[in-house]
Amino acid sequence: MTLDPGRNLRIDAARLWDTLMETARFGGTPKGGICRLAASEEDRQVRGWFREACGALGLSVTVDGVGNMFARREGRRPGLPPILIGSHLDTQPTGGKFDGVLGVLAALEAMRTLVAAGYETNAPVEIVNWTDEEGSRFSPAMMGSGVFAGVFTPEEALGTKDREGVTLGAALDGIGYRGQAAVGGRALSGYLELHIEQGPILEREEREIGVVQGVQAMRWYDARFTGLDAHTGATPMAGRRNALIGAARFALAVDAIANEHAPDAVATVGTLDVRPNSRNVVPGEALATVDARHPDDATLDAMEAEIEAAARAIAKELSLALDFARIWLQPAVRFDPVLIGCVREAAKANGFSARDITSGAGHDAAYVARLAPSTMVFVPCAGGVSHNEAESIRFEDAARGGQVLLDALLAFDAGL
Ligand code: HGY
Ligand code: MN
Ligand code: MN
Repeated sequence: MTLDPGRNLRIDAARLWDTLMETARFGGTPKGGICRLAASEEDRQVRGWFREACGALGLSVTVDGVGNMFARREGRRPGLPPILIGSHLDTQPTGGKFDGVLGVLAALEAMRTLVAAGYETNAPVEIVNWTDEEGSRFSPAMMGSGVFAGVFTPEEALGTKDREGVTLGAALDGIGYRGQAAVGGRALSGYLELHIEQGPILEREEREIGVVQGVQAMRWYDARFTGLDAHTGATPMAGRRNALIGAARFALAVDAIANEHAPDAVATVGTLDVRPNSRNVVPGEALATVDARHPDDATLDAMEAEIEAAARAIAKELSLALDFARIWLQPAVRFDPVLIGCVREAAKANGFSARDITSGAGHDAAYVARLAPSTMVFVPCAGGVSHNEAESIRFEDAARGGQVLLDALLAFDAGL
């Protein structure tokens, strides 16, 4: 073991695992997953648990104007900007126990280890819980870190609405987490985020740690097809203006475009809102949402043009009106070489097998990387399955990921 900054401090892996299982009850589902949408009652519960756990450690907890939570421990050089470690506690509607949660709770475990050892870092260290990383209830994704990084204004974020028309601002007020602290606008020394891979590569190659190089480019679109509500019994097939047929053909076209840009492109129509959504009414309106991603921005430009052209051609052929809009664009991100080196060294010093990897999933680190040196640590998840109640990792995965997070943090801090 060559690593030394923290005198080879070891996390308490059992304690980390217990926190993962304990917090899974907030929004726990019968199938063993978690439904904990941003700024929901379940989110309030887990935030309360997190605030209490940090308070018990003597950390000072602040909440900013879009609900991001920061739990701070001072370092020996207070003039240094803090190093942030963390992720998100919100989940998809049928989310798992580990997406985001592992990153926040491993950061808590690292902090517990530092406090127990009385180890003083150079820089202050803050655990962060980002608001609305998933973008499921309030779009787009990574909202809290996006405001922190200056990509969205607080007003834009707080004004976004869920399907019931509730704004993020009202929802945060409702759970008591619309804080007073300014959002962002402060220097950071660095950012480290532990996360499950959410894909199959590490497991397939039997690698224990992913040394994350960056995050691929991603874009979201809304395609609203408008035809004419009509009686399903009395309206002949010829001349119908069925918006759902338009959206359905569009979903197939998006799938075909991604396959034409294989193997690195992915594109998905993940939601279809049909109105009036009545069995005996020809649907006059259908909103299809698109998530398209690729490691290369230029290829995503080409895919965007093809996706929009497909929507327009389908609408024309079916005499439908079309509103097509890109609602989110996140360029490809490269992480910081020094921090990547700290992760690589930490994996090596612990004897964990590792490989470089680029993230297919979006993460808050992609936004924080605009402000400060940032990187991520990946651990495998079973079958690469995530955004699914069956999402699972082994005790050892959490243990290894948590240890690498701590060791990389201390190696980076030692170099400040
Ligand atoms: O969409 C994503 O990639 C992230 O899981 N929110
Ligand atoms: Mn996540
Ligand atoms: Mn996710």
